[in-house]
Amino acid sequence: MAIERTFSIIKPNAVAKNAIGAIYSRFEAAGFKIIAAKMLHLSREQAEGFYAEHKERPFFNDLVTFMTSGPIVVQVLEGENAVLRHRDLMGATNPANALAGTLRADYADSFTANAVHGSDAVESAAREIAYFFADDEICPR
Ligand code: IDP
Repeated sequence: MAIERTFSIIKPNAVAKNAIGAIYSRFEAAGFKIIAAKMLHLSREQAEGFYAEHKERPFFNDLVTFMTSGPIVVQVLEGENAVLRHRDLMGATNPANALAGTLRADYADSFTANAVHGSDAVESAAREIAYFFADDEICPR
């Protein structure tokens, strides 16, 4: 199985409920290495750019408003089959459908405020990692 990198966001609602450490523990317990990390407060321009593929969707404005409502923590996770395994750890996008024990089941507050983001493919992971991290901010080990 391939070693992959995926991009993760701990969204503003999960940061606000002091769940950064708990979520990092879940990443590490699941066997991911956190190889880059930082906290930031997105501008509207940054959030709109990150979610550009959704700009025609009815939830886009609410999503951008939510993602700029407070600080987020972004990280790069590395591990075997990381993209899919991280999606499984997060649970379904709509937390009403998230399986028990997933991050969204435990930390989401709504469809929009669903606690975490994770890349959906190796290609989008590479693009999303590059959106937030310079090469010298990534520390594989
Ligand atoms: P993902 O985050 O699981 O990859 P996407 O379809 O890429 O899901 O949607 C991006 C984000 O937009 C979701 O995580 C969620 O916060 C929000 N979102 C997606 N669909 C809806 C919706 O139907 N209503 C409200 N928010 C949504």
